[in-house]
Amino acid sequence: MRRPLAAVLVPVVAAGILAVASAGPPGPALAASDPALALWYDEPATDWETRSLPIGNGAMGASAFGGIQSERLQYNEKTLWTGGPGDGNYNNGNWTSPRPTAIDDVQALIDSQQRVSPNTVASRLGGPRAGFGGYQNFGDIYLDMTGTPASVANYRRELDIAEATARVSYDTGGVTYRREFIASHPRNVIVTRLTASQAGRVSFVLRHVAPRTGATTTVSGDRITVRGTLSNNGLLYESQIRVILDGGSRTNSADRMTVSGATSATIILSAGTNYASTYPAYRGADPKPRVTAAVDGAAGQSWGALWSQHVTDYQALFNRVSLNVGGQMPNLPTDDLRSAYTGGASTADRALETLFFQYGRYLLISSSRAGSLPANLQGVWNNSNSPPWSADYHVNINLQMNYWPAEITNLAETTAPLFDYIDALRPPGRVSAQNIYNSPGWVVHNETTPWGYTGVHDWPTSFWFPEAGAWLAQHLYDHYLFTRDVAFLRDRAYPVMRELVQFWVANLHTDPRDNRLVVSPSYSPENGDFTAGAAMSQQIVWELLSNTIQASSTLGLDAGARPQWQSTLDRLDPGLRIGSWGQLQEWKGDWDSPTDTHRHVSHLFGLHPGRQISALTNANYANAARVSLNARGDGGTGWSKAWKINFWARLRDGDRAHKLLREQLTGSTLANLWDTHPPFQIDGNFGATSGITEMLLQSQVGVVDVLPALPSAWSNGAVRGLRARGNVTVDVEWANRSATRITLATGTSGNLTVRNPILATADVVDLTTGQPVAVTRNGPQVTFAAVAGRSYRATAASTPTTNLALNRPATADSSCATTEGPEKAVNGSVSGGWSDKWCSSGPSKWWRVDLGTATTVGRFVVRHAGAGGESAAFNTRDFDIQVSTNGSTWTTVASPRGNTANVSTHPVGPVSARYVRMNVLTPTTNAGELARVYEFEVYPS
Ligand code: FUC
Repeated sequence: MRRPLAAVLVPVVAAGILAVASAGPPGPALAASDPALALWYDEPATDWETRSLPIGNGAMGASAFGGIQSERLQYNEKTLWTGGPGDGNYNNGNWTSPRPTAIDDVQALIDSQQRVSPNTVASRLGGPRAGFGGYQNFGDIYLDMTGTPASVANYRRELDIAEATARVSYDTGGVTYRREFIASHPRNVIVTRLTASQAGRVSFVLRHVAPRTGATTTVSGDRITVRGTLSNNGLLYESQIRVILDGGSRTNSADRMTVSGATSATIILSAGTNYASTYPAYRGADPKPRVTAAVDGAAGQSWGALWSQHVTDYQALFNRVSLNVGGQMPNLPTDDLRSAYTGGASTADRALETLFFQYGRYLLISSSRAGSLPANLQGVWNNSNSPPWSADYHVNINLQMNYWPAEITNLAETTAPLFDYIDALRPPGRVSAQNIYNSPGWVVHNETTPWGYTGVHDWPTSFWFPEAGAWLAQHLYDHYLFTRDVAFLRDRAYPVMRELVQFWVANLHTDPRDNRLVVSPSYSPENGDFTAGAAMSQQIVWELLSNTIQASSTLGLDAGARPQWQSTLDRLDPGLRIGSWGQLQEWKGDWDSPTDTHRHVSHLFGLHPGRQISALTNANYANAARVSLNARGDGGTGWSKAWKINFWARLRDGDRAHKLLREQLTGSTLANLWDTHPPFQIDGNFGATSGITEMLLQSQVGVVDVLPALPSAWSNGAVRGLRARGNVTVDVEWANRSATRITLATGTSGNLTVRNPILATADVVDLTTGQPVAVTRNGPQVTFAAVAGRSYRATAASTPTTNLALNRPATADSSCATTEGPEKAVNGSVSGGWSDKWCSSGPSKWWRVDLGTATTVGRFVVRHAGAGGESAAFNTRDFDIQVSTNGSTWTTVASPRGNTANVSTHPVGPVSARYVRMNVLTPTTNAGELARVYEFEVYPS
């Protein structure tokens, strides 16, 4: 259970400020605020990619290594990019000389030959990849710890994702040392806090290492300034570090600061560049005033104030969703937890799955906040000046995948940088549309940069993907569907969509095979030949036209243009064809190979993230998608596996979706739980978080579909705070794979259709009135008129009645005379039970039952002597109910005190338990007799 923030702040802030000032023995070992929401390790990181722990505030990111003798904090700022204006004759990837017939020629070639090789098309339509650039490492801060030995005791390094705080602690020389790291979004700083359990023990040398020549480092007072321009493009950059000490002394030299004998140190970092997202120059103001204001503003605050402001800001987003799938976090370092993972069977496995789900949300909040660029291929974290794929914005799936969890996991605010970025692509995208297609509208191709690289390059299998803009626009329309924010639809989404429709209306090609409108040249990402009308091309354009027509009618705009858009949609080849082996065709021709295991499964766009293919509305296409997906197999790179979790969830196959999650955790996840393509690529983290959510809730076809793909590994659980289209927030509890309670909070009035088997009979109760609302039932679906601001609840007709303890092996403390055996308490009868008599002295007495396997438990019922017809004076009093997964470590989950009713019920958790124990502390009021339990029952909920 997560503690409420108010309860967290007081002791932790107090510890930060006060406890360090008094000398004393080493403090207690570091412990995360919620062990279920922490990654931790018992050794420092030696490798950035696989082991460092990321923090971020959207614009900036950092990775802490936790070295004992030397801490390394590698940091980034999203706009530090080479390429673009200033890099040679940059021209956004556009053609440098006119090719007036080039596209028509390629279309004619495809019309006559059907399939044309990527090399041929690239030679005609491609161009050099000039000035593309790449995301850069900003720098490293090293803290060389004076006098620290190479090995220390009680070392622990953790990333607490409940509080978005990384920590390191260890003991040496009778002192406990602590480091904490946060990336504050409200203050745009990264803060490192060093403390020790004895006053005056914080001593270190701070040095900044710039990963490039030409940076000037100035040390003045408590400030280090690093400033320079990138030699590649002249981009001006600056970072500043201020070191605020409590006691001790500071000595400056040319490039470092030496701190001796401080009681605490707070190191504040901010960074920026003169990048601006405006075409064509992409330059704005000198970053110095902003960086100075950020570090000085933060330096004026206490660590406690900075930390609590940061945690409040973070938790306002993070705490909206909780998930429980019957996990119980063992006391195991996260790398060992991951390598011990066997696929969901154990409570530890399910604890890792839950952590992985929430880690995706943590990473999105940390790498995508308003006011900066969107999360790139590595989020915001990058230790290299030539990162894989430039750590760019690939828009043939990867950038989109980054944002799949945003709406559904209740983090809609994280889309702000994506939407700003889409807006920024339009001015250069218009120029590319003119330059390459001689067309209105705007376009962007396969991958792009902060510099509006909307044209092409010449890598044959990845240079051509003009559908990218329409795919990005799906996120804008979805934002409206999830929020019902009509002003957003009118002012932000619709103008972008409308301009993309103009592009496609001008560029669709009439297919001589059947007179339908197709995309040509069309290329199914990064697979096969160029053709006309590949499935993904058609499905994306179908989605754009359908959404734009809907939006124009919602807004009452463009009524004059709508008939033309509608007739274009009517003539559009929808990209849905079932081929000779029952597969959904990837191309308009039936060319799919049943042995093709390519990582892209582009032809299933309509299944996910699209909505054209649905197990609910067109089972024939869903079946064909299943055939294709089975042929593709469960392998692939990290993001590919993540996509497949989403696909199988949409096919309503929870066990197969869960199998893909297992593939991802075992085959594509690093020790720090970053996804690996390989190498590290963050889209797989985001895709997996999305996929887990899609197993629990879907809404893409106008139905709030509750628990559509629950795997058998998650037979008991609860989720709170997921979002469905229609401005609905959904909480669900379930037991034995069946929903027990569904709660829907609606933000917008209107008809709401909800689906789950319990809705075939259950009432839908308006929680404001306490009365059932009128519903129209259609099998497992109900439709009712929801009112904005109200909540509605359906409860399963009966909660499960299986007593999980019935006739299971039971044992008891045997140090006192036992008149009736422990098994009597689980024999299903209250005539007689376990009793532990004539033992008035001595410590507590226990009784326990073995449920046989780790089981999710939600309620205990104890039938006491009174329930068996005896005097209530024999009722057991003052006992703890404890659970355990291993029979040796016990967690108390209920502590009834005082006299107990004849039948006492104790709802808990839900918690995971294999063993359940009663620990009786006090004799019954019938002196001398410790305990009598006539029946002890265990229920899932
Ligand atoms: C797409 C994928 C690659 C890689 C790259 C960044 O083009 O095909 O596998 O993920 O993006």
